[in-house]
Amino acid sequence: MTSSATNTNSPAIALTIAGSEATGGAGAQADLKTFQELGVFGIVNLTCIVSFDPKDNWNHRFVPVDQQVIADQLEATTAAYGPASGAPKVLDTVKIGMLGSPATISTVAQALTDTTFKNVVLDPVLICKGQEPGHALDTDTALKESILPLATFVTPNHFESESLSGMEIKDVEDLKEAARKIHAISGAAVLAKGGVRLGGSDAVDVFFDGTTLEVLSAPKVGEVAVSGAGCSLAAAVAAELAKGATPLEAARTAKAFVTEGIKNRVTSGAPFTALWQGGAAK
Ligand code: PXL
Repeated sequence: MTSSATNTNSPAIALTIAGSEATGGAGAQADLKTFQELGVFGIVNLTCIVSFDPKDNWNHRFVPVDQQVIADQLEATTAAYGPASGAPKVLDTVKIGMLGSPATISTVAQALTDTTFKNVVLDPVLICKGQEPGHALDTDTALKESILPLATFVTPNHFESESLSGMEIKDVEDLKEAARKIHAISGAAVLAKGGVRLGGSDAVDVFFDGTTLEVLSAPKVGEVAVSGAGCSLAAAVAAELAKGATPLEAARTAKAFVTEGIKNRVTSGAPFTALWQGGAAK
C-alpha cells in the first residue's frame, strides 16, 4: 500500500492535550487507552510530566514541557489531521486535560483559536496535589478566562464544580444548580460529577446542555476516588463525540465505560488504585 492510499474504514480521530502521569493511571496515558478502547485513533500532545513522589506522600512532581515544543506538537498534529489538512477523516475533536501553567494555557488557547475544532472537551484540572498554591491560583484563573470559553463540553468534578459555579455543593439538587451555572458561564454542555463526594449509595453526575438536564447514576464502587476516573470520563466523552454521538449519548456511554473501569481497577504499591480502561471489554 502506498502512503497516498486511503483507508475507507479509517477510524474517527481525537487529540488529547494533556500531561503524562508516570504511573499510567491518569493523564495522557489514560486518555490514549480510552481512545483505543473506544475505537478512536488517539493523538497526544504533551504539556507536562508528572511523577508522584513516594518519599513525599505521593505528591506531584511537575515539569512543564517547553512552550515551543507544545506549539510544535500542535502545529504538527493540525497540519497532518486538522480541519484544513485535507485528511480524509479530519481531527475535529480535542480533549484538554492538565495544562499546569498560565504559559501553557496561553499556548493552547492560541492553537484553539487558530484552528476551530467542532468538539473541545475540557476536563478542568484545577489543582494538582503538591503544586505551589500561588501558582495554582494563577493557573486556575487563566484556565477559567481563556480555555473555558472555548470549550464545547466540560467535565468538572465536585471541587471544580464548586469553584466554577461559586457555590457549595452538598447534594444532587446543588449539583444540578451548579451544572446550570457552569453552562451559563461557559455555553458548554456540562457533566458535573458528584462521584464519591456526595452521600448516598450511588455515584451521581449531572448533565446539562442548556436544554436537557439528566441525572446519571450508577451504584458506587467503594467510597474512595480512583486515579484516572476523571481523565478517562472526559476522554470517553471526546471519543464518542468524535464518532458522531450527541453530547448526551456521549455522557451516558462515558459514565458506563468509567463505571466498568472502576469495577476492574488496578492495585499497586501506591496508596490509590487506577481505573482499567479494558474493564468494559472484559
Ligand atoms: O487526574 C488529574 C490528572 C491529570 N493529568 C495528570 C495528572 C493528574 C493527576 O494525577 O497527573 C498529568
